[in-house]
Amino acid sequence: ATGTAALAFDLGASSGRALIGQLLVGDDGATKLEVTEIHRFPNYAIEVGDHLHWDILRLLREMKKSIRLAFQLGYAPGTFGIDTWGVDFGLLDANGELIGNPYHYRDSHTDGLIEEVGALVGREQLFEQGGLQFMPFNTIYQLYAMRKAASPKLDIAKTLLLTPDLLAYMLTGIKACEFTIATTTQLYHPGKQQWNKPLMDRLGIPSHLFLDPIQPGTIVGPLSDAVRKELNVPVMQAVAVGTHDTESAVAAVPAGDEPFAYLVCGTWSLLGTELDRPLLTPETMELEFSNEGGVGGTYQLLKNIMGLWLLQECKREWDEAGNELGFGELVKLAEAAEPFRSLVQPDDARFFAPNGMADRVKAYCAETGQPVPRTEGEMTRCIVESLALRYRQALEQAERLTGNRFGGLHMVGGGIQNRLLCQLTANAISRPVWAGPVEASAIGNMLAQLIASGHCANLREARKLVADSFPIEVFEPNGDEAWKVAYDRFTALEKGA
Ligand code: ADP
Ligand code: LRH
Repeated sequence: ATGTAALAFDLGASSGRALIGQLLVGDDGATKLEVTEIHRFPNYAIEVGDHLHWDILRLLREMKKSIRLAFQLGYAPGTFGIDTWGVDFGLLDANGELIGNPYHYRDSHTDGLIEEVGALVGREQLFEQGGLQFMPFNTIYQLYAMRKAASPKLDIAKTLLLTPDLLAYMLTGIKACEFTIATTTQLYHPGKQQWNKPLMDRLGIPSHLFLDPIQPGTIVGPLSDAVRKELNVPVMQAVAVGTHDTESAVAAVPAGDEPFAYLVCGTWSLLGTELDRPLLTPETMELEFSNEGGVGGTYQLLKNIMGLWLLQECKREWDEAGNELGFGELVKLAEAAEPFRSLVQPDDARFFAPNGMADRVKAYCAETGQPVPRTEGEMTRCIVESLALRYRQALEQAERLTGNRFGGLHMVGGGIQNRLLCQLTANAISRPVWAGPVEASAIGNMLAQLIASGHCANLREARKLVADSFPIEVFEPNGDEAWKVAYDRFTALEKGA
């Protein structure tokens, strides 16, 4: 065994985790990546006054704890990388201090701004220049909301750091802007490959806040002396990985050279395909796909689907009411529940905000003349089947946009622990699902570190390492006819709801 180790922080909307990756050479001479989770902690939104925030310092604390733990457990990572959810950011003042607590992307201050900014700038122009699906939380709308609220924070800010860059800065003292996360702002121009300063000027967003992006795989610099002393650990280098979790996850999809489709399945479901350049056509805009900058010079053409958020929120409510059921138990109940009883369009805007999710799903079903889910099992079944049908729709749209036909779907991320979801997705798309790895974002994060430290040549080789190191579970489709009928019901819903 060799001692090459990398520490990955993967912060999702529902939990953060620290994992160690080690390159090990087996007896057969083949190199494998062995991954060990060393720490996991909850992540959540906190309401303060009228706003929803992240608990950013708590996350920093858990990350520091993870670093200490890594060395206490006997690992010696030479590098670390951070990936997080997209779009959110912190502002630094002239002294380099964080101004206020970062907003959570589900804060309601961006309500109605897609329409307002669209009317001001033009939807087509916005899409051509930003490449993204119009999501209320895109950084552009968050900053515009602050401008509209005459937030003094914007006036004193000197630097904007997106969440992974902010956390890296808190650990290293070095300010950087990583490319993949920069492309989640809708303020980065993928065609020109630079920040869209004219658009910022137009919206009153200060353009001096933005640093020039660096590519994933770039070494940012060492842990600061202060943090190193506090934790009593040796020097470690921060690497700018694919700091957007989705992009790190895609980097860890064990695909070969052929075009492939993937579904990154966590709080959100991101379904898409890898391209070597953005596809900024009117049809891409109409079908509501994004072009996000990826690892290794790629662009990811993907659709942001509301995802397991619906189930997470229902579960949270049930937990809070004292009815604590694990995801595993919910899946069992759903397996036993009647199929196709009720379906929802998961991307209906009413499901975006937190709180009261079960009631919102019930109201949707009632309004569309369907039976209302009565039990946890029925509710879970409704959500899982609806997601599977939505995935079919998005997969076919990705095919329409690219002219490719995909033989199956790679599924990665925490959501694939829901085996019912994997099976129903295979049924819905009438093609196999190849599930794994679960910890794709953390693994992709490590891969970028291995590329930066010279242990891996490129993305292609990195993906081969994933395929050699982690088992893939295959779900073959079954029950075609019933799924076709359900799909027609599902697509008709959109018009009715
Ligand atoms: P994120 O990174 O967005 O926080 P994850 O990739 O960790 O999300 O995925 C979290 C989701 O995975 C949960 O919402 C839940 O639906 C699903 N999940 C987690 N554990 C299990 C499990 N044991 N069985 C079934 N589903 C699970
Ligand atoms: C998934 C994700 C997604 C973003 C959303 C804010 O974790 O990064 O790609 O759009 O969070």
